[in-house]
Amino acid sequence: MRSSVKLYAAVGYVGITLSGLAYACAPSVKTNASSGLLAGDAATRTYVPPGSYDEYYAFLSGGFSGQVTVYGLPSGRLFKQIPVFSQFPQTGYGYNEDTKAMLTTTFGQVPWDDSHHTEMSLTDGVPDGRWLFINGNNTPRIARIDLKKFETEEILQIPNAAGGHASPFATPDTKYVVSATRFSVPIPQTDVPIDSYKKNFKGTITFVRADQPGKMDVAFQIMMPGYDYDLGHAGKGPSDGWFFFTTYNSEEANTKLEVNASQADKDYIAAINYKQAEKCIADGKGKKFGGSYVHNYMNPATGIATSETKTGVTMLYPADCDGLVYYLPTPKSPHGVDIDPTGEYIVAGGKLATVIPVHSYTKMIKAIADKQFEKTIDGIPVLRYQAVIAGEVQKPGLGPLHTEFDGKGNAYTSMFISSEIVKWKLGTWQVLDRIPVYYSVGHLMIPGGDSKKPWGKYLVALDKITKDRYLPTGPEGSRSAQLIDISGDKMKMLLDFPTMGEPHYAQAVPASMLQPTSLKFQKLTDNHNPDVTTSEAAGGITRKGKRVDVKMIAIRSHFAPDNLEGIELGDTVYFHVTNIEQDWNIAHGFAVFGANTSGVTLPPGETRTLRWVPQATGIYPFYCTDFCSALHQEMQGYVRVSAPEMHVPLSANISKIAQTQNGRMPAERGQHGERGEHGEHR
Ligand SMILES: [Cu+2]
Repeated sequence: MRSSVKLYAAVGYVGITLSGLAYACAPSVKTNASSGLLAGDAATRTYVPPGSYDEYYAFLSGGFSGQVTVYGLPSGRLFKQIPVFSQFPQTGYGYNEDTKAMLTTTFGQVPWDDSHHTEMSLTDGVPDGRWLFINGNNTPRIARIDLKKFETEEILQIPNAAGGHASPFATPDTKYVVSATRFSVPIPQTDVPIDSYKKNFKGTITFVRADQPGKMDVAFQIMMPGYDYDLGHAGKGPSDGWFFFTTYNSEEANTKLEVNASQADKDYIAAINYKQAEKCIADGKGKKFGGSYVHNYMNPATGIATSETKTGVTMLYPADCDGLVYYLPTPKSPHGVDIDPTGEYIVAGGKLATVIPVHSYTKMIKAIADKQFEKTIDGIPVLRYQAVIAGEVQKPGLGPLHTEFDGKGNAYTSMFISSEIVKWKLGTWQVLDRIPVYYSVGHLMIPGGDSKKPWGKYLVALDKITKDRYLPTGPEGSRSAQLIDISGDKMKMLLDFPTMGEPHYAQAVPASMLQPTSLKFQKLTDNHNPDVTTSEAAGGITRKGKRVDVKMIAIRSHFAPDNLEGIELGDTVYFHVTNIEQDWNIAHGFAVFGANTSGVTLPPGETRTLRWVPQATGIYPFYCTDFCSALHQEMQGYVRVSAPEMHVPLSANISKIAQTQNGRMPAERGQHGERGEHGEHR
């Protein structure tokens, strides 16, 4: 077991050999002994018997996979990957004609990002299960996932920013989600020497209107000093109307930040009064500012994404809007900023700090009224540390990063360097318990633990560097999360489960919030895709110049039409395939031989379009890629590609067998019907 005591002695090395320290404190023995829990108890607590459901849905960011992954808790079972910023061959997301536009930016198609923080939509400060937001850190974007379908429905690019790290944290009513610059750059972008950083580089904080599906948009931006903005959280309760962001590199260094951005004793938490921002804009104090960005929206009625490029934002300068921004001095290179469920305490995690500083919202308001300012930076008053600090948690461990709350007056902080979760009491700042985690922990998550009403039963530790927890898989091992029971006085380690990418933040809600409303299938009558085919008779093939459109249906266990002729070399073919099944979970797939894109997955009742440019004459099979019935293997057809001079007439044949089937075969009906009913009756 790791010894935190030994680590305190190593504090002198902090900032020089962070990763070295992390490695130095690797445990050598893997048992449950350290958690005081017998392995059998943990197995019982996390075992979800076959046919039973998990208590919680957990949504983990997929890090550099650009996706979100969905797990069950307490089992740790992986249910789904939701593609967001990355093309996903499993479903065709970002490849097929319907979803390609979701990945459009002002830089063109950007079919990847580094997805960081998941954020659930909120009603009155409590997660409500409508949507999940996640940010793209590399090409700043915010995505909205619809949690009825578990699909990405909307992506908004953030202009005048380079790197969107402090994102997409939501206000208690989800009116806004935010995005703050990780990397300051010249705004607007311009070609200047990099060592003119202090003169030319700026940061922005963006408030995005987020409560109207399909209409996410930049509401306003705030021009900030050229620091790195790291994380954020909205106030709640009494502090509703405020937003808090951590900064590092208040030194405004532009080289070797590892050393040069760690000079100052304190950096800042930026406290932003966004109600004041709204007032200043209403009073005409916002300035018109340039900046192009793209809004992508997947229309749920058509299942087709569109992109719109927008130009110009409203920019607020703190010097023009009194009371908009204050800086709270915070030691030392703070990372996380977390607001407790009462909305009074603003907890910072300092990567290099030796204490956990906690600011008081009440004291902050008083300090502002009393003008307890130590200086002003670009029109932003800096409040005196002693005037705003509520308390410091002493000797919490090393490298406090993030804090979540159980709703019973306790806080839980992840310690990156000393590799542990530390439980402490709000108000007394007393450390109550600590539990080692494996290996270096980053974010942690309690379901609802960043909200007004946490479900304080479990805690998930999201490990940054995992080693030796699973069977080796070559030079890069599996990432991991750990599930910890926080229902009693002492924390208990229950489970390890592997994760995708490097997971950053996560969100979780009780299964009962999402399970009853989870969409079973798209009703064909609600499918307003212009290329929908609702019956076998309605399918067909048409030509317009060199473009050929094929409308097809998929149903167990055939496509109709299933033989296509008259396609010529030089044509571009669009296969519009509709899965006309009206049963839960009866998906089909479609792929054609030699296509240089992914296949498509066809959820029941939906239409997907695959673009195909044949490269040579001949016969090309297509088939169903998603195992759908006993006769799935027979679910196939052919495309004939001819030389133009052959003048083969355009035709789309429906085989005689398919014509007589009139939908699904009786034998298969039973098989799949049971599957659907099983789920529906539970
Ligand atoms: Cu099939």
